[in-house]
Amino acid sequence: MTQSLAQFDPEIAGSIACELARQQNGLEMIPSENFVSLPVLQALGSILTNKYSEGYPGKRYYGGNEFVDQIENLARERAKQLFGVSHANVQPYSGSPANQAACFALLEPGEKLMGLHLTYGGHLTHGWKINFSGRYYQAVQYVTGKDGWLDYDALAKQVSDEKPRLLFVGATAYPRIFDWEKLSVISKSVDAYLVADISHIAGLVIGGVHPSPIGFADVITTTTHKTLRGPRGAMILADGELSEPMKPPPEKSRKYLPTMIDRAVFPGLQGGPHNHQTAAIAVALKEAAEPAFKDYAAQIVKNAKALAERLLEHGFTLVTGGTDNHLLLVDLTNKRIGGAAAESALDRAGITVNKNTIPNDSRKPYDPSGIRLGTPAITSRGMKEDTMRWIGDKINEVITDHADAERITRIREEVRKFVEDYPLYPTGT
Ligand code: DSN
Repeated sequence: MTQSLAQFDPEIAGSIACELARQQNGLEMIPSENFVSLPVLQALGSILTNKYSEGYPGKRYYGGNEFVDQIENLARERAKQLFGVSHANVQPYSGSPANQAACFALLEPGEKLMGLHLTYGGHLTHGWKINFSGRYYQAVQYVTGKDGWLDYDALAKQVSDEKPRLLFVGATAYPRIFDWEKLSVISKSVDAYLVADISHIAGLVIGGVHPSPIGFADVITTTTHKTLRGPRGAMILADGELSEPMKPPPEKSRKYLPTMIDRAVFPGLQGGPHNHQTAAIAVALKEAAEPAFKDYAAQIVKNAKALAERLLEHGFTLVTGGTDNHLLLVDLTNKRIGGAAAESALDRAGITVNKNTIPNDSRKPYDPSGIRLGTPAITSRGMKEDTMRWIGDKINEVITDHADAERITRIREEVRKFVEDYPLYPTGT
């Protein structure tokens, strides 16, 4: 118990050190990634991982949970205050389990749900055919228009025809704002539960640069590690009454959504919560409540818009023509390079992105026509609009000269030098 990681397991310690250097020496532009603070890292790497605490604060199936209860209560209270809801469950291990719990709480097996098609920017858990959501429920998928914009009239018609019990709204590759009021009217027209999956945009919602679904959606699910800049994890938020913890609610209805959600998470789907993760979520929520977080969220969007402008000047095609949030979906069709080759060339230049399908893509998901770019992580490093123009130039150079290995190596060196001005973590973190 006294040896350090480096002493006991130099292979793993070595790989972690290399990954730190990779993060430090490159430009991290995957829109769902971010860099957590040292306080968040410390909570996540703490002795809380040693403790079992199945149940909820005040009603556990294990002794010794006095301090874990304090931590989970703090995390729940901070989430409730920050988002303005009456109930928060902070135990889902990550986004997919959170969406699974939302389905488990709201639907009976075989009932109908609707969600945005994966290849149009949706998520696996919103009804994809081989995911639990497509196998245990009757899943209907909706798509964006060919221009990439969500077509609210078409969605209203499809919802009216299909009459789902649950409507998922949320995306992994949608560069525009969601109109929650319209979506609420659409879901209410057939008495469907509206589940807003704000995993990508939670930090923007808190920062006031994306409209909040609170008051419009019945249930809100979110991961905690994207724009919210916490550890990997998730939360489920809802308004309503919490009847006795873990016992069935007096009735299954909107009034008792908190009870339905808590029962779905535990004992419905999960065992012991990951207390180290809960503590790190609590710390991240404290950070997100600080005034500086609003500036951060606003800067993410300013940066995405500046990057979009520069890429458009270089002749890139952006799905929907630009962005209102933290991400850009680039259609590479006119650049004579596929998404996989672009991802690989950018990776070699120290710019980490991911290949992505575009609406109505003629290519396959493993080598689609697009790439997805995001600004949350580079904004956490303090980069501003002028930097985005420089990055846009480098992306253009890599895509144009992707077959020229020497050129890519030279750009790699330029990127390495460039990021030296934006230090990330102290060595040895
Ligand atoms: N993996 C997430 C993303 O990259 O958007 C979605 O789950």
